[in-house]
Amino acid sequence: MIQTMRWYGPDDIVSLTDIKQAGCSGVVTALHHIAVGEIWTTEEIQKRKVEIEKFNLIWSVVESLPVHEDIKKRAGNYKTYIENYKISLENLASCEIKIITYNFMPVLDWMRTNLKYKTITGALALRFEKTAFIAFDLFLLKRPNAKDDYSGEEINKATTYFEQLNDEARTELMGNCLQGLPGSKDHFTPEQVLALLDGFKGITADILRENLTTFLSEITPTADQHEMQMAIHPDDPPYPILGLPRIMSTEADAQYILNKVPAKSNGLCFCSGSFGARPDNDLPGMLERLGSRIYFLHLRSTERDDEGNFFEANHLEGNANMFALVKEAVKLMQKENRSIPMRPDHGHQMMDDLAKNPYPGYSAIGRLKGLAEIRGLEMGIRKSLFE
Ligand code: DNO
Repeated sequence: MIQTMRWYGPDDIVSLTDIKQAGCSGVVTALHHIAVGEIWTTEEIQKRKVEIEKFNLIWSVVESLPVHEDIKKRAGNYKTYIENYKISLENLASCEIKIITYNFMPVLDWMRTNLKYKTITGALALRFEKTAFIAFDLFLLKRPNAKDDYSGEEINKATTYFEQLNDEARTELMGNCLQGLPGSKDHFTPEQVLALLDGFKGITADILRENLTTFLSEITPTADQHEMQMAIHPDDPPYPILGLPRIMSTEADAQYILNKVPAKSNGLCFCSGSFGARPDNDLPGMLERLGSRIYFLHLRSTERDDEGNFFEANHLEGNANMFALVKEAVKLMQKENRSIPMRPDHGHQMMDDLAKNPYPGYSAIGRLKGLAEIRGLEMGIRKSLFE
């Protein structure tokens, strides 16, 4: 696997030197300062590329070239935004950057209720707690008709939970759930989210799927022409939230879109953490069956409980069988004679990083630990299989 880490750009407290020292050869980044939907010019791309190459690193993957909400809704200026997207792809290709991650989650990206969940070692992890999320939806966001989405028992639990939170804890829950988009330190306001949610009224999962198909049918000829690989990121968490449809949560979802748009450039970012939050996703089997269309790997493990809560475990622990996953990845790469970029997805905030304020999930030491563990695992598997 090509070892990479995500870098949020010049404002990231984790530096390119840190990433190099962690053992990476590649960097995963994006031009977060460019507004969603605007064109990434060759000049801006090149500037970032040169900055990365100064550290003897390669810009391996774009994460993300974000998709404008109008495209997801197939409304407003969606045609212009699709044209802009194609131009950005061409510009990236002209700079030899050819693996592009994106997602098709309406309104929000990933969602957690706790960004500082204390694990047994004292290291902090990201956590999703269902009752806390329902309390946020009902009592903080105050989404109209939200209660129709939950059972009486769930509502009672969330009410009791919310009543025992003091003001500080309520503010924290609100802040956690309203994290802005990755790479941004600006939070959403409840009013903004409610307005955005309103824009998706009437958009069912089937319509969203059609809109994704339209988007991919439009952009894959450009991507194919430049031998690029588009890697859609799964939903996180992998089920509908806030009344929004989700269409990239299961193996069937992935198969559907790969079959529907068979272009070679239409592929997946296989995120074991996102898919793994559902017990019915057979991760190693998915990696094996979706294999040839997997263009990027996010390796991480979640630990679930029976109530639908999960937290991000150490990379080799939790519910994902990391050994089986890395073994499948090694077999796939051997079979297809290619090396897939991989990043240790997220990591615990631990040791010296506890005193710092990193992007949630992206502190240095926890990711370094995850990367080191996965690298060792890969080497062991490779040697035992092929030497
Ligand atoms: C979370 C990330 C996601 C991912 C986007 C891709 O840490 O894996 O935010 O970057 O969904 O578009």
